[in-house]
Amino acid sequence: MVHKSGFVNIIGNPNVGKSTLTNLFVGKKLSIITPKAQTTRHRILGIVNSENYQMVISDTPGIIKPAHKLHKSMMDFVNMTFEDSDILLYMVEYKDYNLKDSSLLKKIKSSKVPLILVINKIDCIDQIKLESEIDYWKEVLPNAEIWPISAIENFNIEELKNRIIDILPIGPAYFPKDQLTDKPERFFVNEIIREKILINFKKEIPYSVEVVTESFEEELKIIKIRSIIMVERNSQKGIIIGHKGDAIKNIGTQSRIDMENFFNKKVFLDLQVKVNKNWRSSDIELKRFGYNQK
Ligand SMILES: Nc1nc2c(ncn2[C@@H]2O[C@H](COP(=O)(O)OP(=O)(O)OP(=O)(O)O)[C@@H](O)[C@H]2O)c(=O)[nH]1
Ligand SMILES: [Mg+2]
Repeated sequence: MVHKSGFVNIIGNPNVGKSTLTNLFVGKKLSIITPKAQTTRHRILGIVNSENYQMVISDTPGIIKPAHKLHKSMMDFVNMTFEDSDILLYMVEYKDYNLKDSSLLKKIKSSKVPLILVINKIDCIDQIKLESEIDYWKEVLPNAEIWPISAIENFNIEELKNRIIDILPIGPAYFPKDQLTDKPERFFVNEIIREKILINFKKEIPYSVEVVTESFEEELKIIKIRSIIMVERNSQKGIIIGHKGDAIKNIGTQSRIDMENFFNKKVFLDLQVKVNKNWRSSDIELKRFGYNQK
């Protein structure tokens, strides 16, 4: 029996739907999704296993011009994908012609591995617009296979997945066949809480927040979790807590429901807020939070 295996790395501008597609391929909500840009901050591997293949999907942060050390580390995750791709999947949406870091287009163009240009969100455009998009991309990336999809409407997803499996290189599995991701349980706890903060707060609050899970104790019938929401300033702490603690209570309830679905178990969640001044620019703190791994 021939066995296929490889890294399928998804890159693109912020908010194009990279995480939505990753979750569809994996069949579980590994990556958080919100309408805000810069939702994903890490490189998250989703491992799709079958008897004769293992497809490792890598979701990455959207491409941006770094404004501080956190951004720089996020872009390091994107750059790593150029080193270990077996298939490179560049995702765009309608009229998404310029990468936020234009130097990366050169790297994409000179990709040594099969390149797939995915045009997502085609539910938002008509056939004529789609055809002009396809013509544009054929011209810019003559080496790419072009795949229009709608992640939200599940259009062309199974077909794209089958095509990727078709062109995966022959080789042994990289990970044990029962493994779903490279990230530990606490990572998903942090991300679920961060998703609720992205959804419930405006402006700079979500971007100033990091979540750290200090304890994760799994018992027979319940998981007891204690997590800290880090903010950069005192005023932000007040906003997260809210009037009489209403806001943080709300975040806690929404997060707990998602965690119970994710872990398939009852969850007790203790949430606290702490100020950690300028963590986004501190090498030590970033390292502690799982960034700057190079
Ligand atoms: N209309 C439409 N919206 C979509 C589609 N796919 C994703 N979205 C929406 O686009 C937004 C961004 O989706 P994400 O999957 O978080 O995008 P991302 O590329 O991972 O974003 P970052 O992590 O911030 O770079 C969300 O509101 C999704 O619901 C689609 O096919 N059609
Ligand atoms: Mg994302």
